[in-house]
Amino acid sequence: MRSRGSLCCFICVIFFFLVFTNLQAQWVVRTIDSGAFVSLRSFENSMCFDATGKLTIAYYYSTDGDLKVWHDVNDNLISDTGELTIIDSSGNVGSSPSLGFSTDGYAVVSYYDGDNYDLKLWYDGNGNFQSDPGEIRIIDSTGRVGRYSSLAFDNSGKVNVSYFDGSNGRIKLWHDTNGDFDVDSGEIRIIRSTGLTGGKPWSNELTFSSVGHACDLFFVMLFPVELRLWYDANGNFQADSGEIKLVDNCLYGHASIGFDSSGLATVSYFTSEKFKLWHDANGNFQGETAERELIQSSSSDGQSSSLDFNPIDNKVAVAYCWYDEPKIKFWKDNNGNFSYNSGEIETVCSFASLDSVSDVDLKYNSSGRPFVSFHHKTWSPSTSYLKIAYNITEVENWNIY
Ligand SMILES: [Ca+2]
Ligand SMILES: [Ca+2]
Ligand SMILES: [Ca+2]
Ligand SMILES: [Ca+2]
Repeated sequence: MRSRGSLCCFICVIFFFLVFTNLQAQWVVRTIDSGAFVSLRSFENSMCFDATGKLTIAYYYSTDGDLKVWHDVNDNLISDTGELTIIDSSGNVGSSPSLGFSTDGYAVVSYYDGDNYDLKLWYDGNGNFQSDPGEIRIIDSTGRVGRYSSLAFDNSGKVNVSYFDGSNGRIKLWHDTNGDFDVDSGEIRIIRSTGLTGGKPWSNELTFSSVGHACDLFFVMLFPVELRLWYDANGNFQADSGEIKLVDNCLYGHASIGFDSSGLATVSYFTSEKFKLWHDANGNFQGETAERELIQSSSSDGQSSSLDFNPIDNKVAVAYCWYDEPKIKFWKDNNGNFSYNSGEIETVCSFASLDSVSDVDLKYNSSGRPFVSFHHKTWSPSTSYLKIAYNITEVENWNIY
């Protein structure tokens, strides 16, 4: 009897521990790197999991003007000695980074060369997460090109990068047709050639639909600003007549796109009404009034957002900056209706009132745990931090880190 009582007591303790940890302090925040603050466009970052599920972040180390990579070699979600690597330090390089992994598991990063105004690419051809001779290529150097780069792999494993052409106010696409991770004649296409002017906070995100067609979400700088979507309906990697459609009018900040389990486009963005979501319910890639939902209407909610789908329950989630406090917040559409319901938004972390947060990236790992990377700037001392936050409870089982 006594041992059964002890067992019951033990089970109760475990039960209350699990309930308690589920209700309290769900997000763990860690500093990955830090350096003297340079500008608000600091520590722009792009996060991915490598082929073995290890967290990897490419980021603009603005303090020294370098492209750096953190690869969590020992998979402990802590930035350890030897895990931070400078990839490119040739002048002021590394802003607008976008990271992906090739089908053979090697890191590939597109980024901007701010001294020469070029689009560059690092392809880690020997898979050692170090920059070796011949691994860095200039992809486009025609005028001022390469800002706001976004990298994605198509169904055949070829790398694609969309980016801004500041000299001509255009969106361009590099499609690596022959798969050599270098630019060849005819591989660069113009996606949108009119109506764009530079100099404002920009947004550009490239992804592929569930049937493998390119999809690029970008701003057109008119009044009001247009959030537009190029969907390559015929799959030829060219922008043909009728393939670019309007999602909604919007304000500045980062908009983000993903596809639900039925293959329907879903976009988070910021407007004069604040944080909105578009879910393309009829699948025509055109924004319609009934498809747009206001998620939050308070203050600066949603101005810089990143969207992803939980691979376990297929529900959409958005991480975003809340500038006024400042905070990182997280909305998870728990009931799957693509609109906001009470209790669906939580605070990931909050900071001192004079600090700022920016450049949020959200990614779920394969077991349904959300990770967020972001830039945190402290006022005194004036320091930039690359940080991650991850939810220690939101998984389908109770494997607590
Ligand atoms: Ca580590
Ligand atoms: Ca290498
Ligand atoms: Ca090529
Ligand atoms: Ca096309």
